[in-house]
Amino acid sequence: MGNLSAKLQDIYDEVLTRNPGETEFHQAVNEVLESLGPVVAKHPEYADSAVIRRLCEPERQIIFRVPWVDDAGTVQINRGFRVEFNSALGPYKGGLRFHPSVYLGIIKFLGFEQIFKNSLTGMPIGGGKGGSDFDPKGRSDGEVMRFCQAFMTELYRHIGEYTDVPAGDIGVGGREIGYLFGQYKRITNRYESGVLTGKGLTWGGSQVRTEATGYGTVFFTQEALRARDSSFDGKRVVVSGSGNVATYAIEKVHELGGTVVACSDSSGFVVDDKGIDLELLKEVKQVRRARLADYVELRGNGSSHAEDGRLWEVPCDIALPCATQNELDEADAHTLARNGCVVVAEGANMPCTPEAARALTEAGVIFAPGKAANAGGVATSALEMQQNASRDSWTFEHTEERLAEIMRGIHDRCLETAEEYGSPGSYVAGANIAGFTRVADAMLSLGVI
Ligand code: NDP
Ligand code: 2IT
Repeated sequence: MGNLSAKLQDIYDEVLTRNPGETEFHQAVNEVLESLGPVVAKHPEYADSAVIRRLCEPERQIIFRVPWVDDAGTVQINRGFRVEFNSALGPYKGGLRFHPSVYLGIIKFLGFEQIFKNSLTGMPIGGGKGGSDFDPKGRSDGEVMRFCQAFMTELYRHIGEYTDVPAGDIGVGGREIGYLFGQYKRITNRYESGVLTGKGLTWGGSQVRTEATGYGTVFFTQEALRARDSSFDGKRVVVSGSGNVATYAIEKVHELGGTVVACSDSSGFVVDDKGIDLELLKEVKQVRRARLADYVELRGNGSSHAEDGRLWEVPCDIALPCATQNELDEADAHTLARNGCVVVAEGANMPCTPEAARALTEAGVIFAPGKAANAGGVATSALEMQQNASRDSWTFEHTEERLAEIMRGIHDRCLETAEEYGSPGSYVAGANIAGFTRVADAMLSLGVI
């Protein structure tokens, strides 16, 4: 971990002591604190009212039992979480993750990141995150439905359009949001559209929300390239993952003239020099819910699948990690730089280790952190809330233009803030500081609560 001033080091030490074993949460806090030195030097009022220490302590943490019955009639027990981290700017907002690796430390890292990301969008949303250690892999549709119903049977009492508004994340997409919304509606007897985002288009969802995170990451990258008189045209791109974020990142890269030559899932990666066939990828991953290896079998054009080895060794101009945390390490960063990669933009949350982020920056690779580059998903969720509140629904074109405008705004705010605080060109400093100051100023206004 990098150097912190004495004051910030004390705060970090307190976080370590109060949250033992939560390594991803420690990492996320450290990454923000590393940027705040110049901010506390310029604004003693933040230290005086303990804004940073308050930010590191969630407002509320809910942990609950989720009992459900599988297809064989066996009772299964999972653990559910919702961490309501900060509501200074609006209702808690952030996704739900269903993955066997989920524990409190993962949900807290994601909730903490979400505070600054949401603040950076400029929209009225606080930060929160939730999920479960439930593993949807290999589960039938009926099992997923019963799990979602059991999960919402506890969660419903904690959420609401003015309180806390969950959405999707890893393992939670349109199908799961449907089952969750159905159970919320049944229990409360209210058609409260604004309680969840990522809904289907016929029952309160927004155009572009499905595509928004991947599209937004590519829009952000396009701005970074444009600022350097470059574009996606003719570029080789590697995208990790093949889920929601990865799929629509690939779609937008292709629309902008780049070629995505590789993508991955948790059991390996595919290299396809002619460009990933997106319709086939959607058929394999979204329709069949199958493994990526099937893509190669069905494609039959000389593409290949590897179970071992590193995706980041596939030479590229642009890398978009869109799978999960800490999936790109220092050695990968050196490989990318050596192979001539010019931009790494995080579609996932915290996919680059701190050592990787540092190595990329030192090698002169443009590095866009997730808080900025993947904020298009939650920003479009806020647009969904806006449409629900006004009982309106916008066209695809209008919503996509709003998303593009929001991503341009985030990009420019990062650069202006980085310049103002003495780190010109650093998207990391810009995103952390701009995200922090907006939420910190709101907290000062609201008093010690
Ligand atoms: P999905 O569940 O749709 O897809 C996740 C993809 O990543 C899958 O291809 C999955 O492989 C792979 N993956 C997940 N966990 C691991 C792991 N431990 N090791 C290797 N591969 C893994 O999730 P999303 O696309 O929604 O989310 C991807 C990332 O983007 C996450 O970091 C999420 O927090 C972040 N994000 C998501 C947003 C959204 O709107 N959905 C918004 C902003 C950020 P497999 O298919 O084998 O499981
Ligand atoms: O990490 C994220 O920003 C998300 N999973 C989306 C959150 C949301 O509320 O849309």
